[in-house]
Amino acid sequence: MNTDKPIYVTQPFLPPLEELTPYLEKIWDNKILTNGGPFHQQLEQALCEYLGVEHIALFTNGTLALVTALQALRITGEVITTPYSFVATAHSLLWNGIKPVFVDIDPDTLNLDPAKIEAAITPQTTAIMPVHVYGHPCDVEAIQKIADNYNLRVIYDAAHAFGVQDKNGSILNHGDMSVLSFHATKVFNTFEGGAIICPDAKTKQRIDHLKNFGFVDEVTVVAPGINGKMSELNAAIGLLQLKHIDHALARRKEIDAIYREALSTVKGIRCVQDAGEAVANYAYFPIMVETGYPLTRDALFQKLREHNIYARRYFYPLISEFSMYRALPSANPKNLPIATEAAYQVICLPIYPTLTLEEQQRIINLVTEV
Ligand code: T4K
Repeated sequence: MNTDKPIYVTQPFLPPLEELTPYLEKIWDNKILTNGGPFHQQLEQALCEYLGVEHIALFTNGTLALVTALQALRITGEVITTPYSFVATAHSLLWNGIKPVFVDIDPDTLNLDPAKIEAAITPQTTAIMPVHVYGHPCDVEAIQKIADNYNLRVIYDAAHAFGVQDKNGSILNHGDMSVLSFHATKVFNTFEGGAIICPDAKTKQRIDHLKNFGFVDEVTVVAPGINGKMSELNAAIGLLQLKHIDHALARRKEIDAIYREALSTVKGIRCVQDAGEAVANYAYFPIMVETGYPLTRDALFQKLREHNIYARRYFYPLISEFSMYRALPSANPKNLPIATEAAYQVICLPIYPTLTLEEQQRIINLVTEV
């Protein structure tokens, strides 16, 4: 039996416990636990400033934020999306009675390939839902051009893209809306949480109504809204995390650089491209196990497990392979050759701020010594 300490694909960053006490005392004092309390308001403000966005609406989790974003834009019919993501992306469409149409990905970025979008547009298409996979920016300009030509909405699943910027600033300012996840496994976490970023105050107001049962005031309900509100406890954790986020991102950057240096010369291992001119968040460290490497992807995955290293095969299986999507014509693997290949090659190696140099070396040795 291997007795090495387990290393998971990620570990949430948690500030010193005593730093949480003042926040708890405030909640206990004023007895506002949820429904848009003071910490909720403070966190919205602080995140707008930190991320460089105009309007943000906090949610209990990223999935409900995706579901609500589609509601807020009144999306119906068919939506073009990627099969290479976490299931929540496509599930948010099914929850709205929308038909997902899967389009293949770009082999370098692993994001939705804009060159393949037009062929999938039908008279029923109303929107595109791309994902900034691993926090790597989509080709937002090409996507917007298609959306403008065909009068489509764009909702970015930006669950991985906290803090990511392109040459124009926050990546979250593209499209009609962007959705973040603040789940425990994310770069910035509120235990569970999420948010919608939108461009104007009127849209934010509609989102705020939708996440609060549709209530406008005590006696007025304007829509069949959901309960998607973030609690004061989660918002307090977010405010506390924000104080440490720059340090956490800097540590991730160091770990990313060490992996790239150590693995760049390993035959058959390809590190997925780095941020280029973008400001990255180093949310994941995906490698592709290609022919030329002595082990298959699954054999390497298994070997790491035997040494108590719990890397993950994000995103295998493809969303399109799950039973509720398989029968869709666009889910046919022949329509998705790049995504299908990527799903069988990828392993995400552990990356998180408290991963030590020794632990990282253990992982690197296992990948390189074959
Ligand atoms: N869109 C995209 C593109 C997404 O990736 C996600 C979520 C969403 C939308 C939806 O957002 P949320 O509704 O979740 O806010 C995880 C997360 O549950 C999920 O949030 C995330 N994407 C997905 C990529 O990964 P699992 O099944 O891999 O999580 P789990 O529990 O196996 O955790 C992975 C590792 O993290 C564990 O081995 C140990 C560590 N861990 C995990 C938790 C929960 C901890 O150390 N502490 C923890 O509390 O799905």
